[in-house]
Amino acid sequence: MDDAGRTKLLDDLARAVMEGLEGEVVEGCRKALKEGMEPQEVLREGLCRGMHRAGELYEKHEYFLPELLLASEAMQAGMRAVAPALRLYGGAAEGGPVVVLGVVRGDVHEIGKNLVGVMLEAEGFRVVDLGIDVPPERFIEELQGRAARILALSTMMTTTLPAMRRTVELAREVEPRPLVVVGGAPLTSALAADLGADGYEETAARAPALIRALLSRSGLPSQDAEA
Ligand code: B12
Repeated sequence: MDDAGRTKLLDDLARAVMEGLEGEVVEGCRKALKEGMEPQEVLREGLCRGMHRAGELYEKHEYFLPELLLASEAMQAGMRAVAPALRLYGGAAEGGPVVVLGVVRGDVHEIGKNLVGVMLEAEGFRVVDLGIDVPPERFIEELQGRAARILALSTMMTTTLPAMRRTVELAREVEPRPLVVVGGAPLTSALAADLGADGYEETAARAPALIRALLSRSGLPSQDAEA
């Protein structure tokens, strides 16, 4: 397929996400992968671009919650179609560091968190996904139960930043202290530092490199013993 064909495929994919056409999205993802396109590119230039446009329309009051929900469901169906191809890049995750991941209490926005999970698994991390609206104590329970060394928190709302702060505070009391990384639209690196987190990145794609850098700086091994 030539460049024009690839661009059209990605444009169609973005439009199908924006319009919430789940079947078309899944079909488009399969086609793009079959044509040899990289899964990261399909995610970034197809799915994320479409979701981003849906978000813009919502903010301009041209879309309302039902349209947004349809777009996000189409986006997530696309992510499920692309995820196996991404995992092939990462290889087997046995022995990879365990990351406890979730969206903080009060927040149900799961797309960014799911993308972080997909990217981490693609890079050989073992992800324990606690889902959305997760109370601080639940994160701590899971960190201790699994002796996990990394906690990754997501939120897309400003109103849930206090819940993120509380979760980070509790995590800092766990022994041995886990590394805490945070992300999501309302955050900046300054705010993340103020919350007490060890690291912040703007995009899910950068989460694996961020965690690897923190692990090597902390002197912890980049592989866990079999959990
Ligand atoms: C889709 C969406 C929804 C969907 C969510 C569907 C789902 N299953 O997740 C639905 C329709 C359910 C929804 C509901 C609501 N929403 Co909403 N929603 C959005 C929207 C349009 C997009 C968010 C999204 O998922 N984007 C896609 C992701 C992939 O994009 P991204 O931001 O680039 O994500 C990257 C980073 O954030 C990063 N990242 C994320 N987490 C992490 C973690 C780590 C560790 C790292 C490293 C990186 C990282 O990686 C991602 C990928 O690169 C945003 C507006 C916007 N433009 O952002 C509003 C928005 C977040 N929602 C908003 C609101 C207010 C609500 C509601 C309260 C609306 C209502 N009146 O009921 C409810 C929330 C209920 C609740 N308690 O949570 C506000 C939040 C305002 C605020 N400042 O707090 C926003 C900003 C819209 C607005 N401007 O008003 N919403």
